[in-house]
Amino acid sequence: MRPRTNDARRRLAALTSLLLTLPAVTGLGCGSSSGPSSWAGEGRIVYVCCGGGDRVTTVYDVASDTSESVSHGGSSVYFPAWSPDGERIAYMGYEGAQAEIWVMDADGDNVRQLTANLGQDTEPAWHPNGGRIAFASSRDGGSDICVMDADGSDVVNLTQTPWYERSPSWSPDGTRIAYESEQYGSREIHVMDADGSNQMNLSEHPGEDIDPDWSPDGETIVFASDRDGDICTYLYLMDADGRNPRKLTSVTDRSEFDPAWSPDGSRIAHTAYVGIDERISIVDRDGGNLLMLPVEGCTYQISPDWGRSEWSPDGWGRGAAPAP
Ligand SMILES: [Ca+2]
Ligand SMILES: [Ca+2]
Ligand SMILES: [Ca+2]
Repeated sequence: MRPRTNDARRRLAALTSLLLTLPAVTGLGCGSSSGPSSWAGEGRIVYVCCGGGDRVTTVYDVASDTSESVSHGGSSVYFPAWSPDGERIAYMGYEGAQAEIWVMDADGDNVRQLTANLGQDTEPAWHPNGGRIAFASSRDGGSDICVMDADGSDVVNLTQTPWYERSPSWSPDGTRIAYESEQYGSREIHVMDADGSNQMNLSEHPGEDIDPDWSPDGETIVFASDRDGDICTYLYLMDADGRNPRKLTSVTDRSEFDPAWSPDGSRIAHTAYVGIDERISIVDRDGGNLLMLPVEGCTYQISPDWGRSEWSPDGWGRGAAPAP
């Protein structure tokens, strides 16, 4: 039996949106937008491509407009996340019925299992220095935010609470973690210090606020919310202290989840529920230039994470340098 992952939740939410949309005139519900399939840009977007019953980790190089499948074997890849140096990808995969955190090289080789326990371990997020990985885990009951060394050792539960916490995202200086919490009923974007102290509710809204991602300059957090009150979920920005929440896009015919900043902070990749399936989409941080990735044979595409291009002796090809 599968855990109640964000992925499952999103697909359920998306399906609910679709069912609610069906009686509507085409184009009025969640899902009819489209856009150009290529553009100039920076870095690499890793996402899960689902097709033919398999889930395959796919890396899309933005500048060259080319994609490559990197998973070896297995059909249970969820939540891929770039290491800060772009050399590895952490992800959630199944070991029997148990969700575990795994890591592989960026080309799909050298697969290693980092967690092994009866709890569901999911949603890995690398510390900016690459030495630690935060993740959501049910190993102590419920769902908490844990951190471990990048080799799977030294696991610490930061939020051993009776309510759910999920979706960790590090601040770019590595001192804090934004995450999703159900402490106050509706889901909220919370933040805490890296040792679990000073937990604070940033979003404070009766709507469902989910999927935080911290901007590379540390000043802004993007998240998804249904606070508009219609049937769709949209992306919002807020200052890193929770002030000044504002809707990112003005599009009204799609649901948006899973935001991930580009390395230079200029754009945001996300999963968009359009038509009858999810597609990876990109939007400028001011809400402009909404685009979609090529379909690449995927029945649906989910869980984008945007990393830098490959390192060379001349330095990083595109995007910012890794955090110290
Ligand atoms: Ca586990
Ligand atoms: Ca908890
Ligand atoms: Ca809320």
